[in-house]
Amino acid sequence: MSLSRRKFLKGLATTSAASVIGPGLLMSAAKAATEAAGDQASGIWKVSGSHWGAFRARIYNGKVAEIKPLELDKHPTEMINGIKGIIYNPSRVRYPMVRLDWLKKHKYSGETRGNNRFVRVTWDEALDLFYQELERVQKDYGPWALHAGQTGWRQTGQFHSCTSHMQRAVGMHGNYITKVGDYSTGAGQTILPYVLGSTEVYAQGTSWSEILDNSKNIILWACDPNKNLQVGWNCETHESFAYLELLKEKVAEGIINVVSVDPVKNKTQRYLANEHLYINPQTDVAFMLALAHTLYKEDLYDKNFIKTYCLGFEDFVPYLVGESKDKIEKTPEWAAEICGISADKIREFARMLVAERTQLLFGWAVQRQQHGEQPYWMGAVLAAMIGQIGLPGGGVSYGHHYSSIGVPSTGFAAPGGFPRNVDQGQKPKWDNDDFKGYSRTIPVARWVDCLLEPGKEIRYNGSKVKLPDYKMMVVSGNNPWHHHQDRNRMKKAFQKLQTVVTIEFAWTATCRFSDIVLPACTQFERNDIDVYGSYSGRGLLAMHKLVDPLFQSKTDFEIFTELSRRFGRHKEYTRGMDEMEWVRSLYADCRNANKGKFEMPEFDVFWEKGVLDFGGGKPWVRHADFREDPEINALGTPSGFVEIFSRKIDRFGYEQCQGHPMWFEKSERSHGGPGSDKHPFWLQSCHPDKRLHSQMCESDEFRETYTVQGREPIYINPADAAAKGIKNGDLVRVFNDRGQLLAGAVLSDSYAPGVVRIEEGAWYGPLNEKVGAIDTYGDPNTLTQDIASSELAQATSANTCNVDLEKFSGDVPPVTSFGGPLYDS
Ligand SMILES: Nc1nc2c(c(=O)[nH]1)N[C@H]1C(S)=C(S)[C@@H](COP(=O)(O)OP(=O)(O)OC[C@H]3O[C@@H](n4cnc5c(=O)[nH]c(N)nc54)[C@H](O)[C@@H]3O)O[C@H]1N2
Ligand SMILES: Nc1nc2c(c(=O)[nH]1)N[C@H]1C(S)=C(S)[C@@H](COP(=O)(O)OP(=O)(O)OC[C@H]3O[C@@H](n4cnc5c(=O)[nH]c(N)nc54)[C@H](O)[C@@H]3O)O[C@H]1N2
Ligand SMILES: [Mo]
Repeated sequence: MSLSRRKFLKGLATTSAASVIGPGLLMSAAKAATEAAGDQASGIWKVSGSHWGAFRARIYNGKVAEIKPLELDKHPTEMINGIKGIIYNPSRVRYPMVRLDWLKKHKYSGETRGNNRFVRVTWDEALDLFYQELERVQKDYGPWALHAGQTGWRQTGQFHSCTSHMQRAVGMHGNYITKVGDYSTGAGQTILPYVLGSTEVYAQGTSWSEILDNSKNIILWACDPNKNLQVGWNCETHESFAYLELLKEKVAEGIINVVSVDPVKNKTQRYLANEHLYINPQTDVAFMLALAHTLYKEDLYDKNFIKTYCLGFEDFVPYLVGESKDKIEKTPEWAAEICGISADKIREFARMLVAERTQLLFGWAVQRQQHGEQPYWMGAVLAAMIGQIGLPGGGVSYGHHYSSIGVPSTGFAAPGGFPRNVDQGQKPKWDNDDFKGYSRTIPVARWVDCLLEPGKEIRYNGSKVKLPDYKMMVVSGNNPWHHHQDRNRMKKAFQKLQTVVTIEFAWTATCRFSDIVLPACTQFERNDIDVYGSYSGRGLLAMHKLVDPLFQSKTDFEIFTELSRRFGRHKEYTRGMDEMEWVRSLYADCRNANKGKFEMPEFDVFWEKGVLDFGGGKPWVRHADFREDPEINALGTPSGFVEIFSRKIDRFGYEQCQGHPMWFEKSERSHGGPGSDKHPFWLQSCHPDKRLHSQMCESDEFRETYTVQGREPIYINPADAAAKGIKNGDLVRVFNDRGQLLAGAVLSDSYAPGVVRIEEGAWYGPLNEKVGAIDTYGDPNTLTQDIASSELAQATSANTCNVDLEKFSGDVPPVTSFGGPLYDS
């Protein structure tokens, strides 16, 4: 054992410096840092961009001294203040690292994976090991034994998009298994093509101006744009916030009636000061069925719309009135018991929906639950019965909280990216397509099942998937030990893996559970080009390298050039171009594509200026063309109509997703639902207000602005807290049969009794690698369930989760999440 106890403790102390030292000392550290940063006038300013928006950074003495939003961004997010901390923090991956036991024992030693004990190696040693492992797996097993398919929120930049670099290089070596769908909208994107003919979730939506001019009612259904529009998939412009400001005025003047259907008074509701309709968690479908029942019984629904534009209403009505399936009539009285909204209120709400122009705006959390397909399908049915699909300010949207959907598209070409795949006509070094009967593509959230139940056949979206028995995993640009559910189940699964390679700049829990960790640099340490405005296509952004790569980190491009050199493919990988040649060529292609439509300047002019603004786009109404002519502009559904009943889904013969939307009880539900006697609280793990998932959690000073005793906050209703003897600022142990964590109590009336929130992305900090060890920081996925939405989408069900809590007593363990590995150097 080469690690002494002293060193181990030393490691722990640095990992939790922020929480141990306390704010006083941090303050003086911050002051010292400011002095080292010089004043406003010193240094040079550079333009760059990020998920959090475009900015100017002042570089002084070779360091980023200051960051301020670009003038074009009229509604910058506070998270701009966390960016500096992504570059400079104790959790940076500094050197290539290899897990001690894996290296010493050469038997993969899965049982100690996660103990965070690493040794430093040279770049050559690390890349040789990586390459040898790829060789061994392709030779001894085959492509089915390598999983390199997980993706996620890689930092922005069209060229450096890191997962593409990894997949292209690894793909030049051999084939591997990959995934379909995503954690964001797994259930929604699978069900909606059957119902409305496209994923809807990733489609441009009706322009905000059309909504503001025409809607009388806006229903924010599980939808929190003020929180979630702070970040974008590409560099975010924050243009939507101007419309939210106008909406706030219209709400105040009584011109538009906004209702938030949500178990929580969320950030948007507090901002708009609009009506809040509290609903019991996970019960939206029961509520919607009762709304539909009211519209049907009171003859208020749009028969003409149903007749002209929809299919299968008559197959759905028997279920609604209690003549088929469960034989229960979906009356408001029936629903009230489940959803906690009174029968009178349900009737009143139903009448309101049809009285005037009503826009339904759904968020995504409501489909990130068991049977998550149903609320979206039922939402479409409700919209069809209201009959306003395709009208300005009417109908249904599933994306207005995301990446500025609803800001009109300019329609100009955007720069492309680095190719994810091997070039056409090229074969991988190991040209082997034999997956031994295993599926080559697996539903994204089922990758842990593969390890625990290899060879199992599952049903998925009309087909069968045989879970591959993979042995090796390569991770880049995503953080599985944040994004997946049920940490203790993951621990068991990871013991079975032979080799895990992670390419990262932050020492996340995924690094802790890896064997080889390669230090990438951040986006702030490389040059790139980005789309400015993911859906609006507002323009182009130059991402100037701010500082040189820190420590021994390299760009992903360099890392994979060096990997592919090991099997003689580096020239094909790079196409003989370096970083700036790639950036220039992506710009040149984009410039060509826009010729005659928009004259883009020479590259150097653009690069110097930092931003190219295409201006605004034209307002637009989703599904207006379909409404105008449903024959010519048919939807992409099998029939071309809105499918209230889907013959295709019906024929799949699934239990948990049948021919029309239905109410299904959940495996866990609070407020009297299953499991609530033992674990009475519903844990929602919403997207963080001050992070992008796990990104920026490492930003120490910024994290200190929201942590409680150095831990992630848990938001609790004051009455619930009082009943448990918990006060604001207390440490709380949150637990269920799957796991336990420590979090810091924040009492708030915005949370209803029985509802608690811990935001996703909190860095997992297990006390040790053992199954069941307490999480010292507060990652909600320590507690969530790893079950599929249904046989249709096989999507994550993170929001189907009950927990209990108590005031923590006993010795307080230090936070182990931050500060990197424990190592001998
Ligand atoms: N309980 C619960 N779990 C959830 C959710 C939930 O609502 N509740 N939401 C789910 C959703 S919708 C999503 S999208 C996922 C998000 O899951 P992920 O996309 O996995 O989350 P991120 O934290 O963004 O992880 C990105 C990682 O890539 C690294 N990275 C970024 N840029 C680069 C780069 O250029 N090079 C390299 N090498 N690495 C880079 C970052 O440091 C970070 O660790 O989480 C899912 N998990
Ligand atoms: N600041 C910030 N913004 C982000 C992200 C981030 O990490 N940080 N991530 C981005 C990504 S990848 C995604 S996928 C989107 C996620 O977008 P969403 O999934 O829509 O966001 P959430 O914040 O999880 O939840 C939105 C609302 O749903 C409510 N809700 C949850 N369960 C239920 C329910 O059963 N019924 C009802 N009626 N309401 C419910 C919550 O209380 C919350 O107010 O956000 C994007 N935007
Ligand atoms: Mo997402």
